[in-house]
Amino acid sequence: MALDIPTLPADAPTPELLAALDKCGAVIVENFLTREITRTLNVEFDRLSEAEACREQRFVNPIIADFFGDNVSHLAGLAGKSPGFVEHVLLHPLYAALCEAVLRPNCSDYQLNIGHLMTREPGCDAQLFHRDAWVWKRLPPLPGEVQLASVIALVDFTAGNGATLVAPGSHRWDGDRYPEMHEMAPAEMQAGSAIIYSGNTFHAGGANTSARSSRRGMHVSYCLGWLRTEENQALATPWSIAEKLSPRAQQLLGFGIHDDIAQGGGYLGTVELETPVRALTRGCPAA
Ligand SMILES: O=C(O)CCC(=O)C(=O)O
Ligand SMILES: [Fe+2]
Repeated sequence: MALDIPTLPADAPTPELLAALDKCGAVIVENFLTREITRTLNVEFDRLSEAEACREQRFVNPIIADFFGDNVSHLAGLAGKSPGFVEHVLLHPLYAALCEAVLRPNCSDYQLNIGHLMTREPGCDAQLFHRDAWVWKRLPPLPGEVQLASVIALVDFTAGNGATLVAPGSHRWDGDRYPEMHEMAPAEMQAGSAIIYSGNTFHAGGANTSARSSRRGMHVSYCLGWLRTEENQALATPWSIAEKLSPRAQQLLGFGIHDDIAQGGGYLGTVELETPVRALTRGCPAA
């Protein structure tokens, strides 16, 4: 039997959320987005998905295509496409509070790693059980976290329609231990809730065995500011859009620098030796 995934309301005190995350490697946060915001995002994502429906989805290689599997539709690079994502998700105060606690100790600032809508349609298989932080497989083990990940439910998630499967406690498993199916708990939750998990927690998108319930979920993760991100946010977000965003949103999307000088390190990510925002505002590099 899988252990239970702890569940807390979005207004739970941050230390309680952090304690659950630390103990189990994952926590379901109920009503992470309000009903109204969830509805607004769904309307926006319907429009964006329709606009992209004719575009053939290509992946970087066949292994990634297999990982995502058939009968899954994708809307990637949400920060560059969806004003609602920037306003209500990227800058969500709960992500900020959790990232401050779990990521900030290992960096001078964190950043958005991925903002990716995935709809698991009836017939899709479960993903391979994995840890999201495997994308930085070459990184020597660090004390603390490198990534805070999440899947936000945009429809109700059930065991039958492909709810994210999570192995509670697996963020602490060492070396070769790989989960058995019976150790995976489905993150069943209502639309607007989110499963938030450590980059080291084993999980997977579940199989959708339902007849006609599409499971729409938003995979959102943050990582240390000095790591290369999975989605290249600064290229996925055209400057014509980014220039109108708040300084904090710009920073989270890679338009700032990672400044570790006060810690005896250096800086990363300049354009013309300036912050990208300053250089791009001056029209540099020339368009
Ligand atoms: O969609 C989900 O439930 C999980 C997706 C996931 O884990 C991934 O794509 O890395
Ligand atoms: Fe994942």
